[in-house]
Amino acid sequence: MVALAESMVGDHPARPVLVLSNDPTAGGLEKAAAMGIPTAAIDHRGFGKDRAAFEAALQAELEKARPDILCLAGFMRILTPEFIEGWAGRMLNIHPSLLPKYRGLHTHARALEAGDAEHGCTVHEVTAELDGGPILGQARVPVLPGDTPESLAARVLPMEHRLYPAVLRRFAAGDRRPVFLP
Ligand code: NHR
Repeated sequence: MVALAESMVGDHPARPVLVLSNDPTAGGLEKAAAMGIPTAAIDHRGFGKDRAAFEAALQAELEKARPDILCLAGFMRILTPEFIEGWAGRMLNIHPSLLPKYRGLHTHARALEAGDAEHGCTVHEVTAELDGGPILGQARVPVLPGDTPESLAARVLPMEHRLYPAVLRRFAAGDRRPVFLP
């Protein structure tokens, strides 16, 4: 999130209008506020199993801020097709695997268990199909002998910080061709 916010300066076609979290204690909220970006938090735990009510509260914040593009970054609540429909073609996510490999959770451990020689991250359009939307960019890293899920995650993270801003810049300019790094 910070990498995206820091990238949106100068000739960048977008500016950050809201940082919205489902966790009121998320460290990113303070970081965004320090950068002068409006923030809001909707705690999903207050809504129990009622995803529609949680999403209605998210939607209310989004309608106030009127973003053109939504970027999920570490957002860990599955969104319903009804919510996604209203933002179709305008919502991105970064996922820590080389999609279509390893949709869902625990991606670094799964890449290690499979004995993969390379791993990485993918920016994709968010559709109702979990981690299944069109690929907008990918960055690869090697898997090294002795890697743990933690060491592998630490190698992928700096690539996430490079890839997501590169994809957003292109996407915000209306170009949906995928970006491949390195
Ligand atoms: N929603 C839809 N409909 N489609 C996608 O592609 C989505 C999405 C919501 C989030 C991010 C994704 C990731 O990058 C994302 C993509 C959370 C879960 C999950 O299982 C799965 C994938 C992603 C994010 N969430 C559990 C839930 O019940 C909670 C898990 C937890 O809190 O640890 O929502 O990885």
